Amino acid sequence: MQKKWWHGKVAYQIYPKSFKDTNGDGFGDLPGITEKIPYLKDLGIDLLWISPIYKSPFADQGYDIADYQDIDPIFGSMEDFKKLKAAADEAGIGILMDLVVNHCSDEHEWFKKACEDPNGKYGKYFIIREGKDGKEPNNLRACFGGSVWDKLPGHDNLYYCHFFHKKQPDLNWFNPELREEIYKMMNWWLVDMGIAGFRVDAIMCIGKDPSFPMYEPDNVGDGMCSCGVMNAQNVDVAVNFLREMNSRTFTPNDKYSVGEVFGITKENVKDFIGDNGVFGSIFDFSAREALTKHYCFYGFEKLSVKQYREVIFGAQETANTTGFLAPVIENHDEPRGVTTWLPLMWQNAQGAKALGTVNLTLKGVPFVFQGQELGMTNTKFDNIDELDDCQSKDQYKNCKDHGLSEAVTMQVLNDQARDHGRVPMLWDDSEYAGFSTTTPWMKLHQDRAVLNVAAEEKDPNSVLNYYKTLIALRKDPKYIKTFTYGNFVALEDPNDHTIAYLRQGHENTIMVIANFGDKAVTFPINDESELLLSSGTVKMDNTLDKVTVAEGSSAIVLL
Ligand code: TEU
Ligand code: CA
Repeated sequence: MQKKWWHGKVAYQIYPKSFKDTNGDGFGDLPGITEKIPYLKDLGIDLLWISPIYKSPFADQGYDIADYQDIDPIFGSMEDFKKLKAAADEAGIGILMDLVVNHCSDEHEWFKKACEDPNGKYGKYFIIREGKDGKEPNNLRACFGGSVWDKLPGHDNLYYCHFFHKKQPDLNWFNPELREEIYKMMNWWLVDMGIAGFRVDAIMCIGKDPSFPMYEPDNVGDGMCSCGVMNAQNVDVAVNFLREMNSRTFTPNDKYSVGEVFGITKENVKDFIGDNGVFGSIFDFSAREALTKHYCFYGFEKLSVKQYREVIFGAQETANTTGFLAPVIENHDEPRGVTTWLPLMWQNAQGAKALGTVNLTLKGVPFVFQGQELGMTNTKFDNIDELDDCQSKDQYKNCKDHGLSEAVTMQVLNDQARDHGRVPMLWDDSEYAGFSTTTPWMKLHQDRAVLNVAAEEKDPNSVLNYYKTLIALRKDPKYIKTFTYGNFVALEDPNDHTIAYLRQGHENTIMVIANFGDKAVTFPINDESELLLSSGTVKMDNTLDKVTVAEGSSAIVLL
């Protein structure tokens, strides 16, 4: 595998609306991120993915872009972006912007012109079809509910396609002129603005079948079929476009990319990562895919630790010698990892440290989501009005349509809502958690009195200080090659609740053990083995050649 500058880096994701507010409007902004660059540097972060900050009507919280080359005033100005970039450069942190090009906003000038002249240049930037017998062109369901088709404003029998919200019209990737516009915009950010790369949003959705056939309705019972089925059947179409994108943008400029892709298999992984891959890395969504097998949130079934271990090990083995995953436990689209992936008894600071040990030592470019380093768990939402996300509103309706009570519906949303990744970052125990000087746009976490940066910086045993030590270990010159390139080798799970593996490098072998069970486990070591880092209770017994990892504990051992 060719060596790349991003190998060995540790990344962090910021959801800008909820990171730090500096002008007292209750929304996070760019000067707030700039102010916190020293915090990120101290944490040991090398790459910083910022969710969309472009001009947007915020129908899907910024993932509906009205101008790809301008900053939305709620975040600040392009000047503020340049100041942030300068501060990040100074700190040695590369900025990754969010590339959202499966769709734009219906308030983008391209779409406005398409509505004026559906057969003109800009009409061809979108997917516009005539209705069939007065109905939608086909029966695909959008990710946020309803048909993927809505009437083109001003045209009674013309429909436009949107795989997400109706205010997010899909772009027509089959049009080379549109693709050229996208590459030009990308290179402006990559070369002229000098960002380190992009996180590439929802990109499997560009794999479409332009004939838009009818599909076999799925098990939701509304006569529709998830639009993801079309994408799963047209992965090669997406890969073709992405090869062109990569050759025009990332590769010639030696820039990093991390793809938000689903449906990776042993057969197609080499198209996405590695020497011939279209991306520098792809997020490991194996656990997310195992959880979200159903369109409706109420159909999700929590994974056991055994199942969680199986899917993330499967992903590691799929990618192992080909290329780099980006291991994650959570992001802005998901509930918190500690709550979602761990048994109730470890949904706390101790479990957060052990789960962080796994996230940061699997093979790949690890991403930490804002607040994860504090041991963030799910926020307690009492009613639907405390939730903002368009997907949450759709899923609330799904639960009610399915006959679920308000109490059960709110439990389902408390378990699955994307809003958990959008609550304000917790900086201290002041009234608005040091996030703002006014009531924030989203509810503050119920444990913010102790779950905050200021409190945890003072506590040597905090999750935050554990993450700092863990990231420093991962980047320690003695071990960075093993953590970066060392082969992943799964170890047996002695109690159906332990995630244990080796990272086998040329210079050394490191064993990682995370025990999410209710009793201790032991693993063999040798008389020179050294405990590099542990969380909870771990006992090395070199004379008896064994390490004992207590329940809720983790160990990183140099064998
Ligand atoms: O998400 C793409 C995607 O697949 C989502 O439908 C995701 O599976 C779902 O939100 C999980 O419940 C990206 C962005 O991360 C998301 O925030 C946007 O809403 C979406 O694309 C549209 O841009
Ligand atoms: Ca603000």
